[in-house]
Amino acid sequence: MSKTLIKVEKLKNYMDGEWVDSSSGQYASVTNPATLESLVQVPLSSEGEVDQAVQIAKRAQKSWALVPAPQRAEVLHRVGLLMKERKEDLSQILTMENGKVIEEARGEVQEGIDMAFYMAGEGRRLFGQTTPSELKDKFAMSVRSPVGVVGIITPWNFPIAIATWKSFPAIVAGNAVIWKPATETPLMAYELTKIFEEAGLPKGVLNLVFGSGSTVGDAMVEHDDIRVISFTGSNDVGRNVAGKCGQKLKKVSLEMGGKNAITVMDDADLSLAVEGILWSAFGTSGQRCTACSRVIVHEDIKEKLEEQLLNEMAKLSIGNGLDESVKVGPIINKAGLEKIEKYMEIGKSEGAKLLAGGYVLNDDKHASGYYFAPTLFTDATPDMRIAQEEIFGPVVSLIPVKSFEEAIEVNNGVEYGLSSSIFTKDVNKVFAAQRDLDTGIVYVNAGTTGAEIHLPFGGTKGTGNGHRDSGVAALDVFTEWKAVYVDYSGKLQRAQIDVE
Ligand code: UN1
Repeated sequence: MSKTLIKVEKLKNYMDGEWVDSSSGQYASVTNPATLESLVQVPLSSEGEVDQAVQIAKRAQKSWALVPAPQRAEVLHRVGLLMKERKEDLSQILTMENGKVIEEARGEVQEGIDMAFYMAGEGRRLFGQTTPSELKDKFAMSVRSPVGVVGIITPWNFPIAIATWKSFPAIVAGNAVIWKPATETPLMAYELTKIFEEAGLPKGVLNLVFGSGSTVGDAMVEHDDIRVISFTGSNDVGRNVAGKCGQKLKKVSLEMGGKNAITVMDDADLSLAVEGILWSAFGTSGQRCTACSRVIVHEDIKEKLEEQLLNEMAKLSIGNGLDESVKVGPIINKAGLEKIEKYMEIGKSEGAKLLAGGYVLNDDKHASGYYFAPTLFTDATPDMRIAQEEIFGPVVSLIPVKSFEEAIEVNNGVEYGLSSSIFTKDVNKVFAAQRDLDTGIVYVNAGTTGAEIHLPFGGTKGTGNGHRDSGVAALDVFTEWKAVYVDYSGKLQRAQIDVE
């Protein structure tokens, strides 16, 4: 279809404003999960290339930090304009490399555009604080200063949005960036870097190093001159990254899994809840950290909800996301597909009832891609593995409960804490829920997905380590607070002593 949009055969790294072949000479093939056709070759760079990028970034960062923040912001503004101009092409390329349906791809690119204009605005704020000093004729303030060279490691499931959540605040705050994108989705990294180049980002401020997590990612985490790592990805890798950064006293921001639930109370607008479940559970085939994978339902409406869900699920068309009528795209790769399949056996053996789906699609229309049928389990109990572990596929488990209090307890009874949602018309439950749902993001009468970029994104417990992506909170990851005292008394004044 739009294969002509991809103008390169072999990708190159981007260092010091130049596109350079990786010195490793090793490549991996990137395939479209909807068709299995090969799209491009991505270099698997070596550790030495990370060090090379860091040396470049260190030099570039010194002058970039001296550019006034409103001017740094102008680059982001131009990035936003270029992304807007190319939104449709970017969305199609995104659908080809990641598989998500085109409507979702457009939404993701739009997130990046919104982030560009939002962070461009932050360049005119980057607010600090003034604070009264304890002493006379002394001025005290806290200012944000850049950290230096920062490393960002981004996932395949939101290859452009998450890259903007991390790189834009880092750049506007005056840092230089080393970026390792996921090898499954390097084209978004290539396109965004080209846009930065065209927007006039000075050489060396952004350096792109393609490669594996175990080589490039590890070298970034281990490098003493990368002072911050911002990582989104799997739980296992994240914990490993956290451990290594901890040893090095390196700031690390982690955003990992979710086991997000939608609670449907007995007074909910059922059609609305069904729409919310479908969009959040199947919109990206469940391959997002905020995907809904549990539905906690009041027992009085359980059967009605099941019936409506099954009716609507039967209408979902599954296929190549470039086709506008398709609502559920493929799974990213074979390993992803096999992991989902494994959970089917687990769910059944645990005693959950399979109401729909549960299998890999192998018919003529789907045999040439990685497709899994949207799946609904019911009568799951909170402790089952299908109700506890992140499956990262189009699989939802219904858990019946007797009360609002029980719903909250079940929602919170998992290791993760990213997003949650409740459908109810009772205003008292709305306010109690926003207080009691133990997740970083709470929705009322909406699905668990669709976070807006000017609010903090991240979660509690096993989802992360307390930092937030996007929103103004992202600046806390990429800046150091510096306390500045200006004494204009002309005397050596000492704090913390009694002053007459
Ligand atoms: C993710 O899955 O890591 O709120 C990102 C959402 C999107 C971003 C998800 N705006 O679902």
